[in-house]
Amino acid sequence: MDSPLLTERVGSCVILTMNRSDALNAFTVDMHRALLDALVVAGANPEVRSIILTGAGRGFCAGQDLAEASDPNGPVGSLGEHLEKTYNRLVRTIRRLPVPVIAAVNGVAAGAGANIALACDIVLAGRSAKFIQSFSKISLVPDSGGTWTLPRLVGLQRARALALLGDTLNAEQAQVFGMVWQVTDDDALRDAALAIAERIASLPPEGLKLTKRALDTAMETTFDRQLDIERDLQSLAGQSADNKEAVAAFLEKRPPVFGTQGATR
Ligand code: LHQ
Repeated sequence: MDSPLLTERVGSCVILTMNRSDALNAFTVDMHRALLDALVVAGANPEVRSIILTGAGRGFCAGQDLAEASDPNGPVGSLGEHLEKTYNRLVRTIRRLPVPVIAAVNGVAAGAGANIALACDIVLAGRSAKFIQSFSKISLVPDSGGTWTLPRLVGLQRARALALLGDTLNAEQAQVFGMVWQVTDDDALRDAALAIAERIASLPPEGLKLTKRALDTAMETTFDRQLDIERDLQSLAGQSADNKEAVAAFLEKRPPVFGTQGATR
């Protein structure tokens, strides 16, 4: 049987490809395990500077594998427990990883598949990408953080309509809505994601890690509290070797040379 996840290393980037193309890469428990393990391993490797998440074939991910979920003898069982063990762990892991995760949405992203893409740090979409909050059609609630992420990305009115009606957004519409950073031709998507990975690799890692952390609290806190958070994170950033090297290189008019291991990774 094919592995449900393909792992590839390109320079300092790990490309993770969900690989159940016959079911548009819908999530089984096995695919969850493989993806979570791969993210944890990549996140713990100081030589890895970014992760690209994409799908094999014509889909990105069609959310939960509904055949597995509805099998009374299958591994899913209670949906709440299943979410806690799989999707919630997955999106928490993506948010807590010290390196940026780039979603390269190569086709349809439906249900949890859409919200996992939106949990990533930078979302690229090929022209054939589609984003569907398909939960309402099967009488479920948007999950994988969608009820938190979607209103923050697109505003509450659009989030309500998308979640309640389950309309399909194409790549350009998703970009206009603020869900996507860049739309590319389908055959240019991988190179566009790798180009971003290369830019990330040229930047000092410690500042990126702390910036990711700062932005994660930004949408749920007050202005005053966020200023406190910025102060604390800037204090850490200012002690980092990366910051000292970047400033020294600027003043000495030479290219910076960054280490890979941040002090607070
Ligand atoms: C699939 C799936 C799929 C299995 C396509 N499962 N086979 C969390 C906790 C626990 C339980 C429940 O859920 C959740 C979170 C969720 O993610 S809920 C949302 C689950 N996902 C959906 O409801 C989406 C279902 N899929 C679709 O609506 C369509 O397939 C989309 C709109 C994604 C794509 O449509 P098409 O491009 O027309 O493709 P297709 O429908 O022909 O699908 C291609 C094949 O993939 C087909 O198999 P077949 O053997 O006939 O070629 C589908 O059965 C299979 N597939 N999604 N989620």
